[in-house]
Amino acid sequence: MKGLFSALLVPFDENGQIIEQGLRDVVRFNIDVQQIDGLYVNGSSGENFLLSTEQKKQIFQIVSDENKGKVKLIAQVGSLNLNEAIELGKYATELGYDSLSAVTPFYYKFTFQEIKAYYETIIRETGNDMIIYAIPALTGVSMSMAQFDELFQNEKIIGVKYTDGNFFLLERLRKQYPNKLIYSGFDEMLIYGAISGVDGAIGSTYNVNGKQAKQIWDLCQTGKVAEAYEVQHKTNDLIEKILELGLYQTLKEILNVKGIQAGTVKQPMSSLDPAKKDAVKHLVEKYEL
Ligand code: NGF
Repeated sequence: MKGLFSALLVPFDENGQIIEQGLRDVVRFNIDVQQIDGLYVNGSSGENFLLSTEQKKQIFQIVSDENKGKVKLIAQVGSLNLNEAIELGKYATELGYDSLSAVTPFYYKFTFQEIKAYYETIIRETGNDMIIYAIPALTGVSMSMAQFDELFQNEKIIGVKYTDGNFFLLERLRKQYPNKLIYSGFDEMLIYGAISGVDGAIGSTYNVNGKQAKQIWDLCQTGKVAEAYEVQHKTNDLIEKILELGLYQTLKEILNVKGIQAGTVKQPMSSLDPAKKDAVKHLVEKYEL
């Protein structure tokens, strides 16, 4: 379960339907070309929170079928509807997903005890392992060290996808829990996660730039931090442009340029402005994606 995981992009058509062949091709591209170690399915990058339960299941099924056991699979099943999270968790577990993950419940101001009970319920009902998905910038849920301590007492909570810039907390977690899996969530901060001793990273840009991310990762593992920094600088030039043009729209357009039918984003997100297509093509050439 260590290494780099792509937070899988999902191709949608103009009506918000999943493009099955496109999704299969994105999976293959991640495995065969980007050579990632695993896939994080139905996360933010999969536009999960815009999908119906049936669509989420369809994605879990197609990805598992196309993967054919090649790389590790993590199923993000978190939902404000706990019944849905359980249903998805059971489904992904039956399909053989290596672990579940669930975003901290958001929108309502849940107490920590409610958040803890949410995780315990999904674990109890599915029997699978759980990776907490902590992304305070989007959920508004920032957990303290004491709260992580409480959650990590549960053996089935095997780790955290840590999409946060709080490196003090990351260092505390790493020191206290050498045996829990910590995945760095922000691609533009991969180097900091890697030198902090995380077990891996999960990110959206690895769908198109996994090979460079792997270089950063490998250089850090062998202590070549200055060299890793050079690659991170180049990577961040690219990420900066992607964020300017529109994150998921641009990542999908990069795949489209590469000949993969990555479709568009699901409404209410808006499709890439056609005037930006040339800029995306330029990125593919400049960064040799
Ligand atoms: O897309 C976001 C939203 N974060 C991802 C990742 O942490 C979560 C990150 O890769 C994710 O992709 C998922 O759950 O599917 C960023 O896209 C990247 O660092 C660019 O900012 O914050």
